[in-house]
Amino acid sequence: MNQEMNGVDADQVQRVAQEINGQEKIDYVFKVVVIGDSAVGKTQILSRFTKNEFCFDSKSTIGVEFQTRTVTIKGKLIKAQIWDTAGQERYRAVTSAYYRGALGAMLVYDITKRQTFDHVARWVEELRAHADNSIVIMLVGNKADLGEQRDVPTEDAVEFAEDQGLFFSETSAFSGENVDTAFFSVLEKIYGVVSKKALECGNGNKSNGVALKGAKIDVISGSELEISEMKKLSACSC
Ligand SMILES: Nc1nc2c(ncn2[C@@H]2O[C@H](COP(=O)(O)OP(=O)(O)OP(=O)(O)O)[C@@H](O)[C@H]2O)c(=O)[nH]1
Ligand SMILES: [Mg+2]
Repeated sequence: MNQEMNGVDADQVQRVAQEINGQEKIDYVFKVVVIGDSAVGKTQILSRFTKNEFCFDSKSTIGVEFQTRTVTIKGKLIKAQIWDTAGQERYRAVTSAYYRGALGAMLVYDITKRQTFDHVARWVEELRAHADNSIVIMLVGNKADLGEQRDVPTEDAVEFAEDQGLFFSETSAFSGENVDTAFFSVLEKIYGVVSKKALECGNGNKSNGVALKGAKIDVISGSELEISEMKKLSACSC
């Protein structure tokens, strides 16, 4: 059959058929970690992005867990595999092990708690020590809906982000403000990095932990096995 069928690309037809059969033809899997102090809203930001849900009574995360959302970026089907880590100090050694292979990081602080912003530099150091140096980092000031209790001026965060070469966004997991935009922005930037690496490699194999097009996408099942031993769900009682 011709490559073109009534103006429709054969690849597109195959993708539609796979979608009808409930199979997604994923082009890339991008691992993103969400880090930052306890209670800044990491779990709720993730929950807003992957399920459009928010819970006021969210329990502190124990260990690490992940959720996924599949999105289309520049015509590519991308599965974002987003790892939610525990912010509590006692889990630090466990969570930093999960930075490996991460292409992006959302570094979250609470705009109403100065201390959580003061700790951001430490989190950046941790990332630089444990993650790939091409990792895309987005500094996220969460709880923007609580503007009247603001303890971190936006300018302070912008200055820090510029200084450290980070992207920056203020979000509210509660209202949903900017949550999608922040994640999409990170995923688009990762796509830029991955496309560049793919061009440099000149083929579709895995390189430096980056899941390039054509690479076997076994990240999800492998990680699920691994995480099932580790994860204790921070169940929401809503
Ligand atoms: N008003 C408001 N509250 C929020 C927002 N995001 C999270 N919260 C609340 O902040 C508290 C902590 O949220 P979590 O998402 O559990 O915090 P976390 O960063 O995952 O904390 P750890 O799992 O301990 O690291 C919960 O009571 C949430 O309902 C937000 O955008 N606005
Ligand atoms: Mg949490």
